[in-house]
Amino acid sequence: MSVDIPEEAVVSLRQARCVVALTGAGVSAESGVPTFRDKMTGMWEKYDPTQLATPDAFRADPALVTQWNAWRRRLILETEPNAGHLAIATLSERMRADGREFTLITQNIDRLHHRAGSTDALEIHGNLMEWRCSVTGEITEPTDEQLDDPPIETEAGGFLRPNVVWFGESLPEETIGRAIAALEACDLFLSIGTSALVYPAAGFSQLANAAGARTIEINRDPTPITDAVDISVQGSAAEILPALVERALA
Ligand code: BJW
Repeated sequence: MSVDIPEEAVVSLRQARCVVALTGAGVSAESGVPTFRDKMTGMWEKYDPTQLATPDAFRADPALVTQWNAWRRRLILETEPNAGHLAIATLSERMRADGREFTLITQNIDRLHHRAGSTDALEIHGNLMEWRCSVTGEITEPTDEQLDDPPIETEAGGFLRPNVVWFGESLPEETIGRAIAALEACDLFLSIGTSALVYPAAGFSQLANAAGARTIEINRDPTPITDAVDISVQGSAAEILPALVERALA
């Protein structure tokens, strides 16, 4: 199937010396990972995911939040990276081989970028494969069996919680520092498959633009940044990214 990519986007990517790509849940949608703000299906349809991603929700009902995250973790482990994840890994590898810079910042907690080969993705919202003690912060990778019996008490008297960033929590300091340094240095910024509603990531396009970068958005639907970016490409990330990367690297 041929995908309609503006020539301006291809030329911008071909000429860029220093690219930052920010990804969100839309990049993993075609792998079968539910996005955050689309309606949930099945046994979780009566819950609003944004209401479960808070420290208050965990304090109020650690078993429910653990069960929801254990369900998502299991679902994610059954998925595979899609053509969009693979195209980003190829772009990164080829740009670096040419002596150009590429930084991947992801809000996704599913580790599909890692599995596609982008092992140095900056995971600003953490990841769901690691869990940590709510008292000591010690990180562990729990087994399916451990997660079957929530909530999971730790030896320190706390609970095991996912190593992700909930609303109102700080982002990992070193990771966000590296992300901001890359944004301030880039000459092309790509916002891919994110609703651009959650800060600080929602402000990255503006930050890159203020630093002099061109900005491109790839999304199935319009978002709050669509009118502000230089180029908006509407459609599926899993179709657009491979076509864009292939043409830019040709
Ligand atoms: C496709 C597609 C396809 C579908 N192809 N596209 C400044 C201003 C206002 C508020 C704040 C602010 N600074 C901080 C805040 C508060 C808060 C915030 O932003 N609130 C907003 C809701 C207003 N931010 C925080 O609390 C952050 N902490 C922080 O800043 O600390 C300091 C501080 C605290 C408090 C006050 C001030 C300062 C932490 C944010 C943590 C977000 N955590 C979550 C959960 C992670 C763990 C988990 O998963 O359980 O992260 S929330 C959730 O949203 C998740 C996602 O990473 C994040 C973004 O979602 P994303 O990826 O954009 O997904 P969707 O579903 O929203 O969108 C999918 C998109 O894909 C859509 O656009 C589709 O169209 C598209 N799409 N299929 C292409 N095939």
